Amino acid sequence: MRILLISPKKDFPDVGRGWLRVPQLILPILAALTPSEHDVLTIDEEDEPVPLDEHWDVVGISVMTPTAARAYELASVMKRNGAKVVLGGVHASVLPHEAAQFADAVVVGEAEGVWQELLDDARRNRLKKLYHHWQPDLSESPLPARKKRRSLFRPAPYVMSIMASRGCPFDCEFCCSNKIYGHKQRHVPIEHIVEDIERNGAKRIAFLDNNIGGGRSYALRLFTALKPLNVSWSSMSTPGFILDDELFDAALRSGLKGLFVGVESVEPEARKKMPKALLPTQLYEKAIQRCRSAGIVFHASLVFGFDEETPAVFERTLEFLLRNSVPTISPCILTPYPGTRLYDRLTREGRILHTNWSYYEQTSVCYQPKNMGPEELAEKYLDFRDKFFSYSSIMQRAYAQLSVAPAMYLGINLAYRRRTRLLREYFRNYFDWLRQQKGVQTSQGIQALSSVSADTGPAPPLAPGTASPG
Ligand code: B12
Ligand code: SF4
Repeated sequence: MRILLISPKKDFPDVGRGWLRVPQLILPILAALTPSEHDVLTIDEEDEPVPLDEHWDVVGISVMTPTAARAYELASVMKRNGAKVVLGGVHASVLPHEAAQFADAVVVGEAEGVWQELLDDARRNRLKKLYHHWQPDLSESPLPARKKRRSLFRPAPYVMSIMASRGCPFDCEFCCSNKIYGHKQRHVPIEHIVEDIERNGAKRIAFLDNNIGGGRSYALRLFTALKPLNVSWSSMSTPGFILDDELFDAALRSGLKGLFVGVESVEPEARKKMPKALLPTQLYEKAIQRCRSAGIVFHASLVFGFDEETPAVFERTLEFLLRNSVPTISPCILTPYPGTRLYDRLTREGRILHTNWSYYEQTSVCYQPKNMGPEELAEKYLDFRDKFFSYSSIMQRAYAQLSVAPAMYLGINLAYRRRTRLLREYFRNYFDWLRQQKGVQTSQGIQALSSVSADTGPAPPLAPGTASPG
């Protein structure tokens, strides 16, 4: 069969383009799981257009909430062209009934353990509507097939993405990761990772793990194995990892260059809701200093709009970031993704403003905040970004970064600065649209904006007999 695997493009202003882009890992994973008798092509729509006019037997599309409208649009076109369409990914997993309206089959959760069976069913014309296999054993997975792209002549991505572990022991209110991967952390065998790096000659790696130091003894073995490969790498982690002498030193020796750390909120009361972020503020400050003296970029992830926050949070956050000369940040607006406890709570409290998923991209205010109006939150957020990414702030923080990665520092700060300008116009259009809805959340109103975005709300329980056994 001819199989096309797609990661749809995003339609909102985003910094993650060009050299800052982290390549999608799902496409090489699915390509590797596809038996060699099939002809497979992967298309990341951020890089190249989807070949809509060719014949495909099976089209697999990975769906995130903010890309759902585009994914459903592509699915409808491909179905009309005669392909069997399979949807998977985070959004399709939490709202399978919505995704099923646009697909021949939906994969809930991870692809390993179901993809081959699904392709076999497609070949025999007996696709089931839903496939699900809970927590597959990662030691049985093949190495990602990274060269199934059409445009091999394009420059290779700046970094190679690898996921060494899946699963998270925590249960933050705004996250649905556990619904996909479960609480138990599972690891890819270290020899597979080494082989993947060597085979592709990768020198810069982005580990996509939630917390690279989550399994301590695994992490120590991984870092030992990375050392002779002479790579530089970045990942997500916690202050606990940075303040663990043995672990952090081993990471440094193995090529660690940057860490994405969930600071989330400077308000300790808000952090109480996030088991991963319960540490006192001083420990975050210690971790930031430790990274700086080791020459590591500390990239802080921040979320604004928690119920415990008032408008004063923006000044306090700015003060915290400047006092600690934090090099780079990802500032987000709290987003009630479907499938999270946050979404369920805000729905119960009548605070979800709409379910036009295209706006669930972590900057638009899609819910009624507790201590601010939605527009006030958006305006204060933009002011905060203007201040943090102003030239004077970039200069003020620059001195502390000289020993870290000056080019990276400047590149990331300028990219966020540029995006902040685009966001002003984007927010204006968003609030115009929101006002047009007159506060009445009808499915007709939402579909008027995005003719392809389904607004079915959370999935009802599965009807008996529709799911394949897990
Ligand atoms: C690393 C990461 C990033 C990185 C790298 C992303 C990349 N390009 O690879 C960065 C920081 C750049 C990033 C950016 C964004 N991210 Co992100 N990211 C993650 C993280 C931590 C891991 C994702 C990942 O790559 N996993 C590895 C792949 C292999 O796993 P997977 O996609 O889940 O795929 C498995 C299954 O879902 C399934 N599957 C997936 N697709 C398909 C398709 C088919 C056909 C089938 C059969 C199966 C299948 O099989 C796979 C393997 O088993 C997750 C959180 C988490 N722990 O999952 C958030 C997460 C996926 N991101 C999220 C979001 C919102 C974003 C952004 C939209 C944020 C923004 N506003 O810019 C962007 C968009 C990214 C993009 N389109 O490229 C959300 C998605 C929420 C949602 N409901 O959609 C998550 C869940 C985090 C959160 N906030 O809760 N992200
Ligand atoms: S620690 Fe990260 S992955 Fe785990 S539940 Fe919290 S936000 Fe999700």
